[in-house]
Amino acid sequence: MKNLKRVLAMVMVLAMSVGVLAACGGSKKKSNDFALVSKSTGNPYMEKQAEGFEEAVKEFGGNAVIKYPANPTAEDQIAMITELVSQGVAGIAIAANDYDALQPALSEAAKKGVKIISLDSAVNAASRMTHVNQADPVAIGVSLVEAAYDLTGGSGEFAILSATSTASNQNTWIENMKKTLEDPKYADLKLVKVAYGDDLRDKSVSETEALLATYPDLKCIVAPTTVGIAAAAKVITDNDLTDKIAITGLGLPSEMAEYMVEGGACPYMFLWNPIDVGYLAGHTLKAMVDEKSTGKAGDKFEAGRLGSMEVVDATSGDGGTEVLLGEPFKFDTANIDEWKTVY
Ligand code: RAM
Repeated sequence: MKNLKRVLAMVMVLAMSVGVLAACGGSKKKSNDFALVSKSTGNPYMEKQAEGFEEAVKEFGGNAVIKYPANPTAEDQIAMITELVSQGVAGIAIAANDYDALQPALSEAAKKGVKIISLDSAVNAASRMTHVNQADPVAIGVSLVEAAYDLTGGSGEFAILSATSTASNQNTWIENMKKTLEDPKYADLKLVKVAYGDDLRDKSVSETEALLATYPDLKCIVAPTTVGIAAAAKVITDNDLTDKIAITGLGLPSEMAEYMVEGGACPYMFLWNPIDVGYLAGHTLKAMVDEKSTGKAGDKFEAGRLGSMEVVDATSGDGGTEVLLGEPFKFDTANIDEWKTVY
């Protein structure tokens, strides 16, 4: 009995000293929260990306915190970053609504020890450790111009229906499209307008309607956004214009399958696997939090089912680094049925 009391007393002393140590910060518990900030709510692409992120975080035993801003704006994302920092998350992966505007909030977060990466839509090099890039932006630009060339028969008017005017991913792709258009091969192909549907369904519909009203000779709309392409295809289909105007761009097979049929609005389009983009971001953020990488070119880390990944200089040439997932993949009437249930 006496011995038991003595043991209990020792256990209590030990527990108290651990408590004191913890209170002094000597063994401050490291956060296991991994946050993903999407561009906005109501975008199925962003939901698929979050699905992959959650899968990765679950795999390594972390806690995924998924955030969807109400509006696709920098302001909404800044509010979320501030909130996540005060919650003490270990890291934040963000699909940016603006390349530069998030810098003060993200730098502040980094100063407090929160690891920051971007995915899908990059923040500037000074605001991120690295960027998870879905596909080579040059390949995307070339594929989209080549598609417009093919679908217009090599000449005539086409328009771009983008997401927000500040989205760095769409802006990089559009820049690469414009560079590709400088090739004399495309001399008869005329880009008449870049419209912005802000990744909102209704705005994308009204912007498509405005394009039809303003450019009666329009032969093709290229939408490098999953929300935009689905909205444009719906307008063209509802107005019986499928034999006059072709829709192409970057689309989710699950949303586009109904338009990718014989005589449909969208003969073919491109994308990558958004689940894999989120999954890779989860593992990349973990590598930063565990200090297996500082985000410099040449660093290598394990990314679960994707195997070993390497940090490289960003293909956008913005002076930062990235982890590149792959090439854009072409979906057409022959393979769309295989993919429409996947994402
Ligand atoms: C939309 C978003 C996203 C982009 C895809 C292709 O869902 O704008 O950022 O990567 O389209």
